[in-house]
Amino acid sequence: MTSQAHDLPSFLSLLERQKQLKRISHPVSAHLEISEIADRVIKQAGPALLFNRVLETPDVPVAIGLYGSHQRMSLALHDSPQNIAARIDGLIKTQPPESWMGKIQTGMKLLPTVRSLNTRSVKDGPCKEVICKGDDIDLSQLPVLTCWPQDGGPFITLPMVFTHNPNTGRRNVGMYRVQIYDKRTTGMHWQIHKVGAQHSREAQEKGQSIEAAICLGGDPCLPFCAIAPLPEEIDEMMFAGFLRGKPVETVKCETIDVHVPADCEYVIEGTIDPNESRAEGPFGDHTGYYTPVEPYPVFHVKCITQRKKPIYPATIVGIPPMEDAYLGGAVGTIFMPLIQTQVPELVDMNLPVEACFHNLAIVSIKKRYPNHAYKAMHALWGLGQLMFSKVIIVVDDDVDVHNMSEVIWRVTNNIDPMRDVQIVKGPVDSLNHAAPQPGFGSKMGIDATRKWPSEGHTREWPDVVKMNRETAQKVDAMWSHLGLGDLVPSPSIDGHIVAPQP
Ligand SMILES: Cc1cc2nc3c(=O)[nH]c(=O)nc-3n(C[C@H](O)[C@H](O)[C@H](O)COP(=O)(O)O)c2cc1C
Ligand SMILES: [Mn+2]
Repeated sequence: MTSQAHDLPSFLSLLERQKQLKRISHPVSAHLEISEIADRVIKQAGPALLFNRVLETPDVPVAIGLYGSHQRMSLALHDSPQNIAARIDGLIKTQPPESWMGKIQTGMKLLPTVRSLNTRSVKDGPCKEVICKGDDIDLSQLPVLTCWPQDGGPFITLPMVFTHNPNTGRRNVGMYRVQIYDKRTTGMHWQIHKVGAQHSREAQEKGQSIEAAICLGGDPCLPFCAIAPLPEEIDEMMFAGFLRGKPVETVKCETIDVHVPADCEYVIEGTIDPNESRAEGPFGDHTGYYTPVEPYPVFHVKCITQRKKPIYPATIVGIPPMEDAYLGGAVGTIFMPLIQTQVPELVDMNLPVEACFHNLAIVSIKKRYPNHAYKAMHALWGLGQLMFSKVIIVVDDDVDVHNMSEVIWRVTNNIDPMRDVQIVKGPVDSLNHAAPQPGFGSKMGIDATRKWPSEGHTREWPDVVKMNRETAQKVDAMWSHLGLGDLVPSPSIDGHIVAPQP
């Protein structure tokens, strides 16, 4: 289902054809008003919005909510997250072929994928239609949103920040919010655990400043790649090539040695001195709370390149569910096969939106040995950004982790809190305001699996109350004679819970 939308204007046209976009020509302000409208629309699972008459910047429309439904997510990624996960799973599980015929077939199958992974360097691109340097640089020309009343200023909320590791040259792209300080100065909110911050630390050790490009727009799959918790060694643009099925075309920046996607709407080039910091925030964050003012690096703009008629893409975060719930959901689905290579016992995982990705992970495992749940939770705490999981609940594989009624039923019945809860210390999400100090605190693991005698639980573990298949089938056959209306499926045949009706 490859969508043909490979830049923001064509993605908006695609959304419009799919009735997933609403154009708004009533004048609105980028100061709080767009945020308030977008919040109401996303909470009703409404369309993406294109504001054509932004009071502060009459020439630049604002696009928001681009990823705010499962359908839009799939259009942006050029395929459904489930299909992408299956493709990744297929690649991981490709067996080395033995016969020469098998080798050729496997080679033919993999070749298009391998080709799409490279980036392709081009001389020029739409992102260079207008070039502003020196005194022309003026970030107030962009309709950067002020999202919430107590925000420290306007923030770029869908930025892709391109940097290179000063030692290896390896590229990284991360989404780190950008607070506007003045015409040519911004914040750079890369949290200490993120790869951009690591690049900056390595530059600091070498006594260097670091170059960065902040990109907006481009192929709609690019922002997803910037959010994706890829291992440090994997280039986000390579992953984008995999999603697009063709290489990302890049152009060299004007004033820094960074290559950026050629069809972006805007590219903001600049440098960061790792020794300089400035108060960043507050910002109404995706936890639904304001993040406090903290010192973060300062980005000095050297050049802005853009399209002649740019569109400014944005999102807002706040009390969930917001647009990032769909982005996070896609991350969970797409990365499952990769997580399973590290934690093979993992069957399924649910990161409920209300828990803002990091506060709660409910995982089911196929238990292979006594106390396996502890191995699983520690493996997840050791795996990339899953280290931020404040609470991990482990259940057996017969539990549907996406059915919260079932999770509450099983977990509360199955645990003995003194025995089954483990509290550990470690790095936590920078946005965790309850941690006693920023970025460091405790995490809780709950083993809600059925307890085995070999785990010291010598009492008998009871069976779940289920109807037998024979009786259920008999009742199916007699149902129409009972005068009870349509056939109702047997609620307790497979041990899953049916959520209580209001
Ligand atoms: C809308 C949105 C805004 C985000 N803002 C930030 C941010 O300001 N700082 C940050 O460190 N991570 C932020 N993130 C999360 C990172 O983009 C994410 O952790 C990503 O994997 C980091 O990439 P990296 O591993 O290459 O550093 C944001 C995510 C989303 C969806
Ligand atoms: Mn990365």
